[in-house]
Amino acid sequence: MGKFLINKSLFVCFFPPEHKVIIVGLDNAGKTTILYQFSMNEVVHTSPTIGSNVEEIVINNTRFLMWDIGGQESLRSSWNTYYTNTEVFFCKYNTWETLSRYELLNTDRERISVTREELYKMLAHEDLRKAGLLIFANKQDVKGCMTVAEISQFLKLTSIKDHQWHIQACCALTGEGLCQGLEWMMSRLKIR
Ligand SMILES: Nc1nc2c(ncn2[C@@H]2O[C@H](COP(=O)(O)OP(=O)(O)OP(=O)(O)O)[C@@H](O)[C@H]2O)c(=O)[nH]1
Ligand SMILES: [Mg+2]
Repeated sequence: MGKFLINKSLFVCFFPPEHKVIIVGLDNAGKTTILYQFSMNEVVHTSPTIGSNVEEIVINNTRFLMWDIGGQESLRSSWNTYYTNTEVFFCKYNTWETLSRYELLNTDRERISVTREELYKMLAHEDLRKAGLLIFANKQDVKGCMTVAEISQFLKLTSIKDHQWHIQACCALTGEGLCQGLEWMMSRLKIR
């Protein structure tokens, strides 16, 4: 038994457990920017993602495989092919965040509704039944962006009872708020 435990801890040391995380959200939300902030700690020049990017990140001897999935309309129907064994997913909503409140109320209602529809479609998917939801309210540096409270209200987050969720304000360009999001994810997965 003792021998088994030693071997097991050695095994975990060399092959730490891996958690799959997917980053989804509408195009231009900043998903790729945040992926590379996590993996390289720097801002990279991005172009719209066609398909996906994947990076492995190791924190506290735990490996995370992070999939960043392109958010353009034509790609959204394939998001569900990434859902299997996903433990946490990030949604990043930016469209209305980059608009002033006036514009939000007047010009982009349709796209805003799409983002909410996409969120609830994901939450209902069988493969994400046990997954946690971390919402990054990105682009908080943009003047007139929506607050976390406004986004929560719009997305009706308090009505989500069957998934653990957390919303985190962030700016992917400076990295502000990203660590706090990760901390929530790690506490959810009970990683210290
Ligand atoms: N001002 C500001 N710009 C940001 C922030 N995060 C990302 N951007 C910019 O937003 C644009 C889109 O970022 P991407 O990371 O490519 O967006 P994406 O969500 O991966 O988009 P798709 O791949 O098309 O789904 C880029 O010009 C980024 O530099 C942020 O926090 N603040
Ligand atoms: Mg991208």
